Amino acid sequence: MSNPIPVLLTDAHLAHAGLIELTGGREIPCWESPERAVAIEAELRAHGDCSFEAPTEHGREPITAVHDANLVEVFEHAWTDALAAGATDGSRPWIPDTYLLAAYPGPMRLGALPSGAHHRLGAYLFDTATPIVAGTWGAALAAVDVALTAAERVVGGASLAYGLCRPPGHHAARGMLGGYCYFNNAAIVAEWLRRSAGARRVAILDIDYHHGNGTQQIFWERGDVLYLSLHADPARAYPYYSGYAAETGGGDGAGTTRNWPLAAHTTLDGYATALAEALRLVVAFAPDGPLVISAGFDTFEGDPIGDFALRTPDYAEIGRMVAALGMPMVVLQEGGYAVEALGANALALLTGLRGA
Ligand code: SP5
Ligand code: ZN
Repeated sequence: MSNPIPVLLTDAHLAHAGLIELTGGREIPCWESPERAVAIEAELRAHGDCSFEAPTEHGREPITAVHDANLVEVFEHAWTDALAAGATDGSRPWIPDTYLLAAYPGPMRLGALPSGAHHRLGAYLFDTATPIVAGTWGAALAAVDVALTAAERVVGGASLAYGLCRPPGHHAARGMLGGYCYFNNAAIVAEWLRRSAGARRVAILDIDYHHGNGTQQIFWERGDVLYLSLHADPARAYPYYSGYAAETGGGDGAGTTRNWPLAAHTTLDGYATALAEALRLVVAFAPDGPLVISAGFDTFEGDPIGDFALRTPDYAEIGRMVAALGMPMVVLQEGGYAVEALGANALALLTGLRGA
């Protein structure tokens, strides 16, 4: 008999509903919806052996430890500035229309920045998938608190805690939002474990379908944080520009980033082979802090934006493989868009992680 799994969650995410995203030239409803977290919560409440706990506030310091302070400020004011400028009437999300690429200035020395934070936000986005509504900022802050409170449970002695983060985080880089992600919950936890919880080496295992470009960027030159990611080969899948096997870190972090780009229709067989390699690297790295797991269920066979073929019981097997490390674990929710299966998949992973 083990203790109930602490599940950290809050309703603050409900106020973040972006309404639309663009795909293939079409406006479609956001895949990243409030219903996702509602479905996971309902399943864990009905069938999980979990204790449900509210997060505590941790303020901005852990956020600015991994994110550009200017980005944080611009994000905070983007919605109110968009409203004040009449850029949205309040019923629609704010999605910037102009993006400041590194190629923009060329030889120019630009004179100023736009006055509205909603326009300045375009300097900090790499795609159009981070809609801003009235509740977005609060939800993003709350997701960080969920993640950090889950980490505190583990530091305090729980062998496993689950942060039901929404919005997700792993595409958010130091100075850049994208891919439904605003603050990088997993990176914030890893850095907090280093700075505030006495860990000297922290490993992050990212099992979302997509490469966690943000997490990789944040820790690229960090030899004290191991970033391991299994994901769809970026040659065919978002985020396209990172996640290739040749990316292994630089500077002090040379060798402490590793990627496993995987083929379409990957089943548990192929997945488990890559995972076993990643887990051997965790052991070799010998972390002294908890394992941080970026958990996405967009690897599910029924996911509308993924092309892997994992089934619900496979998540229990993945969980058992990771649990065999014998490490304490902070599990943070990332993607997964087959809403009807999310709860069962999350429950299967947590059950396996508990070693059952
Ligand atoms: C956290 C997370 O999982 N973010 C993923 C962001 C993905 N955004 C781009 C999606 C492109 C979808 N292409 C759909 C192809 C459907 N066949
Ligand atoms: Zn994903």
